[in-house]
Amino acid sequence: MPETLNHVGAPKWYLSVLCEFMSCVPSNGPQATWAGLTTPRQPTSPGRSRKSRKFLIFTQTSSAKHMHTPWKILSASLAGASVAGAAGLTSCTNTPHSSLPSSKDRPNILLILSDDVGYGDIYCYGSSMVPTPHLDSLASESLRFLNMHASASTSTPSRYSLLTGCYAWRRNDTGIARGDAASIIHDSQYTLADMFRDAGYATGAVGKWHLGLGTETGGQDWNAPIHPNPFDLGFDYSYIMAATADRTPCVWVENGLVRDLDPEDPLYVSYVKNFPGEPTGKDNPEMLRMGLTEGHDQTIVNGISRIGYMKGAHKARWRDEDLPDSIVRHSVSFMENCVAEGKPFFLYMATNDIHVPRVPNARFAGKSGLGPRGDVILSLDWTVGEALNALKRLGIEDNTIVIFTSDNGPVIDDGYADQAVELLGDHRPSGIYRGGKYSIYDAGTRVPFMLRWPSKVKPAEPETLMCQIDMLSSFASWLGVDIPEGAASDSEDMMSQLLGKNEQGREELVLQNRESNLAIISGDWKYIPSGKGPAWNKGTATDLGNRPYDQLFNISTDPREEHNVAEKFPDICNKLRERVDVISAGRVR
Ligand SMILES: [Ca+2]
Repeated sequence: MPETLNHVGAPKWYLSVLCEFMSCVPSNGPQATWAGLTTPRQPTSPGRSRKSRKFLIFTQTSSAKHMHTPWKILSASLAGASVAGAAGLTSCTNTPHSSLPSSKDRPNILLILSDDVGYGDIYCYGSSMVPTPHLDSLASESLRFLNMHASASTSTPSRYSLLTGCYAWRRNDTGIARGDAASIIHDSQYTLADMFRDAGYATGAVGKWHLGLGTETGGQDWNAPIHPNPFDLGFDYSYIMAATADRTPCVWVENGLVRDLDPEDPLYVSYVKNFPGEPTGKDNPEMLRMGLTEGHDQTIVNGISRIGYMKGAHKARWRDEDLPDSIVRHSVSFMENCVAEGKPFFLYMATNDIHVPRVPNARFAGKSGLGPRGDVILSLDWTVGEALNALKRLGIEDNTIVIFTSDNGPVIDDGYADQAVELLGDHRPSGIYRGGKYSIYDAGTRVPFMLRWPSKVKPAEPETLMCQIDMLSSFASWLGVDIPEGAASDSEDMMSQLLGKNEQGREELVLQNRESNLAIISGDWKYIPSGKGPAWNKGTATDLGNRPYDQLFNISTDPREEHNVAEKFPDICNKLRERVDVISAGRVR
C-alpha cells in the first residue's frame, strides 16, 4: 500500500490505522444491493427554452406522481448526432485546442466536489494525520494543483461560481443559502452542465446541492415537482440534498421530487417558525445524541437538530450515517447507465463529507482517532475509492477525467459538539495557510485539486494560480462549445493548464469571504481592501480577515499572510484597488 502513496516514509501509526480502516470496508461495496437508478417525469418548466435542450429526449414508462421508473435517454441519435450538433456550435472566438479528442473518444468527466475539505486535510497535501489511501493513490496519478482556489470561502457562492463561471459577489443574493431558498442560479443562466449537455454529454448531479430550488424562497410545495431544479440548469439527472446536512429539509430530492415521500405524510418546511408539536434542539435537548456549540437548535431529525424547521415526510428522511453510501450508489448507477447507453458523461458528484453534522457510518466511526471529523475524512476517502473502482469495473478508467476538489476551506468547530477541537492533535486542516472556511485569507479558498486522465496527463505538482470558476470556459473551449454572449463572464480558458501543458497562471483572481469582502491576488501580491464585519468568528475560531484598514501581503515570501505591508507599498494598494473596481464594474471575459 505505501508504494501507491505520493508520500515517503509513512509513519507506523499511519500503516496500522490504514490496515484497520481497510479491513472494515466491505469488499463488494454498496452496489451489491443497488437496484438501479430511477427518475420521475421532468415536466417542462417555463423559461427553459432559452438554453439549448436540443439533444436529449427523456422517456418514461409511467407518469404516476411519485412512482419512480427506470429512465432512459433517447438522444436524437445518441452520441454521433449530439457531438455533430455540438460541433456546429463551435465558436469563432473559442479556438478548440489541438488536443481536442475526436467525438468518439471524448472522455467522461467525473467531478468530485467535497465539502469543507481543507488544503491540509488530505494526506498527500502534507499535513494530515488521517490516512487517505484512495485520495493519495489518485494524487500519485494526477496533476495535483498547489495553488487552486475556490472563488469563495463558503459553499453557496463557491458552487455558484464553479457552475456558472461568474463571480457570485456580482449579485447580492448568492450568500449561504437557506434550505428553502429559491434557485440561486437562474434557469436562464448558462451552466457547466449546459455546456457538457451541448457537447453531447449525459449530465448528472448527485449529492449536496445548496443552490436553492424553485422560484420563491419559502414558497416551494415540497409535495409536487419543484422547478427550477438541476434539470433546468443542465443536469439530465439529479439526486440531491436540497441544501446541507445541517439544514432542513432532510430528504433526498430526485429530479425535483422528494424521494420516497408518502402522500399521506406530506412535507412542510419553514425557516420562519416551528410547526406546532414538533420537537427542537432548543426545547428538547434530551432528545439529542450530538450536543451543540452554536445554532443548529431547530428541528430534530435522526437525533440531531438542524437549522430550519420541517414537519412530516418521516419515510423520506435520510439517515446521516447512510449519506455517503447513497451518494456512491446513485453516482455509480448514473455512470453505469451512461456506459450502457454509450454516452459520455459529466457527473457532478458532490459529497456531504466532511460537512457538519459529522455522523460517520459504523464502518468509520472511531477509526481515525480524531473523532467524527477525522472519521468522515475516512468516509470521504472511501467514497472516492468506490468511484474509482467503478470506473475500473466499467472499463472506462482510461477514458475518464477525474477531478477531485473542495468547495471551500476547513472548519473545525462548526456548531456541533463533536470533539473536533479536542481531538485535532497535530492534524492541520489549513496546512500552512491562514484562516479557513468563511475567511478571506488563503486557507478559506485554497483547496485541494487533482486531475487524473491516465496516459494523457502526466502527474505533476504545478503551482499555477487557478480557480474553479475557470472550468466552464476551459472545457467549453476544449470541446468546441460556444458559450452564449454574456455567460460565464469571469471564467478564463485554462484548459492547457488543466492538462499540464502550460504553467502560466491567472494574472489576477478575485476572492470572496462570508461577508462578501473581496481580495485580489495579482502576481506576488494579495490585496485585501478594508471591509466591514467582524475580524474574528468566535464560534468557529476563524480569523475572517475583515479589517477596517487595507491589507497587503507578498504571498511569494509570506504565504501565511502574517506581515501586512500595505502602509509600506501604498502605490501597489492603489493599483490593486483600481483593478478590483474595474473587475467589479464589468465582466472579465
Ligand atoms: Ca462547504
